[in-house]
Amino acid sequence: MGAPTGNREHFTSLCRMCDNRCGINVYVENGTIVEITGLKEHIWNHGRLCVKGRLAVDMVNAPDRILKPLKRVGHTWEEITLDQAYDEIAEKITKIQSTWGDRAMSVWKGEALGFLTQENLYRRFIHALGSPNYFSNDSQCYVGRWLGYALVTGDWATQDFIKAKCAVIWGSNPPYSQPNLTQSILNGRERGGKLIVIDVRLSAIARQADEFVQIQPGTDGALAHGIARQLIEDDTIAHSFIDEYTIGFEAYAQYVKDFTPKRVEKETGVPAETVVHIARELGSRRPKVAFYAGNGLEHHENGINNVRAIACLDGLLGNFDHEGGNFTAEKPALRDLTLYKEKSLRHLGPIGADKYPVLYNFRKECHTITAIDTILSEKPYPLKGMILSGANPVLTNPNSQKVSKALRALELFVVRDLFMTETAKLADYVLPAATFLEDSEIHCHPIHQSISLSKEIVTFPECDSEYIFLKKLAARLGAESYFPWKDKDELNSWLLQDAGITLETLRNHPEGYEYKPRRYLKFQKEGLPTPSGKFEFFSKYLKDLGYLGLPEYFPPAYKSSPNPEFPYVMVTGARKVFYTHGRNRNFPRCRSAIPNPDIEIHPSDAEMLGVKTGDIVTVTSTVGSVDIPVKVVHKSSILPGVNQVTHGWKESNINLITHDDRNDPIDGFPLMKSVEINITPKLNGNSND
Ligand SMILES: Nc1nc2c(c(=O)[nH]1)N[C@H]1C(S)=C(S)[C@@H](COP(=O)(O)OP(=O)(O)OC[C@H]3O[C@@H](n4cnc5c(=O)[nH]c(N)nc54)[C@H](O)[C@@H]3O)O[C@H]1N2
Ligand SMILES: Nc1nc2c(c(=O)[nH]1)N[C@H]1C(S)=C(S)[C@@H](COP(=O)(O)OP(=O)(O)OC[C@H]3O[C@@H](n4cnc5c(=O)[nH]c(N)nc54)[C@H](O)[C@@H]3O)O[C@H]1N2
Ligand code: SF4
Ligand SMILES: [Mo]
Repeated sequence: MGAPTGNREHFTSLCRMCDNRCGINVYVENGTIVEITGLKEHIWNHGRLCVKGRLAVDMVNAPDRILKPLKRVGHTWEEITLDQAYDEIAEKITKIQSTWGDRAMSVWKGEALGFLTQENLYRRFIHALGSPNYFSNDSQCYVGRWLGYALVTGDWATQDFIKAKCAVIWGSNPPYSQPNLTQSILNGRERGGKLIVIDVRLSAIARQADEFVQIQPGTDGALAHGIARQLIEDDTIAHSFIDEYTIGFEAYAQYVKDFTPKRVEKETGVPAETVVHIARELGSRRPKVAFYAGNGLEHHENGINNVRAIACLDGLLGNFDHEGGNFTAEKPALRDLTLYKEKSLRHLGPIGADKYPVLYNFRKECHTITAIDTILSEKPYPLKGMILSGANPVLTNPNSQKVSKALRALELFVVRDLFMTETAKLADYVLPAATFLEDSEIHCHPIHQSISLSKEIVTFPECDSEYIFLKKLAARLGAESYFPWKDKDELNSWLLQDAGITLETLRNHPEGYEYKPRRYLKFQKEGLPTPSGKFEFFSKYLKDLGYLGLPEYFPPAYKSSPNPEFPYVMVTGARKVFYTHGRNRNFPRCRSAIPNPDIEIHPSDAEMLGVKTGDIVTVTSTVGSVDIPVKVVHKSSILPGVNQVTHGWKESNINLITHDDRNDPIDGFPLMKSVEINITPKLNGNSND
């Protein structure tokens, strides 16, 4: 901590460098944030602050931060006033909507804005303008896992790691992605719980595991079915739960019969005896088994069914909504900012809703990949304008070249960001955004069923918060009545009204305010929020839509129809400690720690290719090619033939070669893992090029 000075002010707030929203202390000197530390009393992080949290100081004070509205004029940028920017943008929106129809406008909310209020403000804004076209990063983040569970249980499962006798971390690496989740996993383990990690790579959490199961990419559904088969054979299943609270068990049990340990070994690379062993570990610890399904399970063509297969294990083990298992967190009674109840939007043809009805029906959200396609094809109708905030899809959506082409083709493209990103560079207007330290927002921590309030601690004159931006723009578009709250405090008070909580209460509870104590076994009285009211091993809803009712497993294409031209299989996106997607590369202390992108290669593949760490290789898929420096990893870190590349580097943008043309048919998530690639050496690392 820096030496205290006379004018050092202290505030408590929440970090939003990731969506975990840890409690923080913020110290300000002469109007500048100088230090952030973890808030000891906060229910979620208990004083811990991860390295990304510390980077918030670098972010808010960054010398390259955009602090003025910018307008594209030819090949350069002109600084303009906020009023001019908002006036011109409003004029262009009006023109687009009168020429092409209301639906021709859209919004795109990115990961940096998180969920709840900011997300719903964008939904409200675009719906107030009469367009159903709300897009977000959620069409390739978390919703695949959420849907995988929701199709079985009606909701996402939260983990009771502290009380679990066994934690299973499946396709996730919490030490890098969610440090506080790691803490509860490890605390549970200290109390005698077992830790099993199922991952393609020997990740940071895998290194701490009692059992590390190394699996071939995209084959997780086969492993889950193999475990299910063994549990049924051993009769270590929760009969009373299955009998009373589930549907489709017979058909499911019949289906998984074929997943013998030998077949699973062939399919997944996991030894047959490990399959049996893991099933027995789980069976003997049930129902106190907590599964966490991570982002590693998304971005495959069979992703949803793989997650459904894992979710089904909750039913077999009886750990669903059970102490020490996976429970459904209850939500706070916040008022709804969306307009779905007031305005019918489905008949307006939300882009992608026909192609991915499950995504739209459950999440009321259009798919970003269909946004890109629609801009370019004008089918089913022209999409001409977009306001994008807190996202950098040129680095984060698949097939980046196509993404750039589409965004460039828009008549109006407005980007709100802190920095001149690869996406902002394509905009007509770049508006300076307010960071979370300049905004006040209610955030929910479902795991503790508590809410907390973040605070506006500093301000920059032209960096409007998302709410004020949308309010000012709506006023210019005749939609001011939808944004009646004078400021964020008024808005936040309105949101809390039905919950019987005041802003004052939240201010007095920087540690988090528990809105409802946690309950287990809620389904016994209330049923489950599925169409049948039961735990669904079989989904009639999916079947009626033309999908498979059972979570059937299909091998990834690199296994079912290997292409000799693309002999390697690549997963992408494994998180790095300092970097969040495309963010933080401009902070010198991050750059000196992890200076460049790399492709992780097994030593035997490196030898065959004749490359060593630091050499440059060209990596090719059917979508395109990209040059990347090599990192030869330890032989136990990754399987031969498998590679990993983390996204978010403009220097080697891996999404130049990921697929927008191959998707999971249920949620449309793109193939960004299990990607078939070829690798060819390009440059020796000692070269000066
Ligand atoms: N190949 C591959 N691609 C992936 C993934 C993968 O695993 N593999 N993962 C995907 C996942 S899970 C996700 S969530 C997406 C994320 O992708 P995006 O939604 O594009 O998120 P970021 O890249 O983090 O971009 C956030 C932008 O918001 C800006 N920003 C930061 N704070 C604020 C703020 O307070 N206000 C505003 N307006 N802007 C701010 C940052 O400068 C940054 O440019 O990426 C996806 N892309
Ligand atoms: N530092 C940092 N933290 C972040 C983010 C960030 O960019 N940086 N992003 C945030 C966001 S938006 C998200 S969605 C979360 C994601 O957080 P997590 O869900 O924890 O995702 P990752 O950390 O990428 O870990 C995914 C793991 O899955 C493995 N994997 C890849 N393919 C497969 C597969 O087919 N099967 C199995 N079993 N494993 C596989 C990878 O090797 C990797 O170890 O992280 C959040 N936190
Ligand atoms: S985990 Fe780190 S980045 Fe995420 S909210 Fe907490 S301190 Fe911030
Ligand atoms: Mo994500």
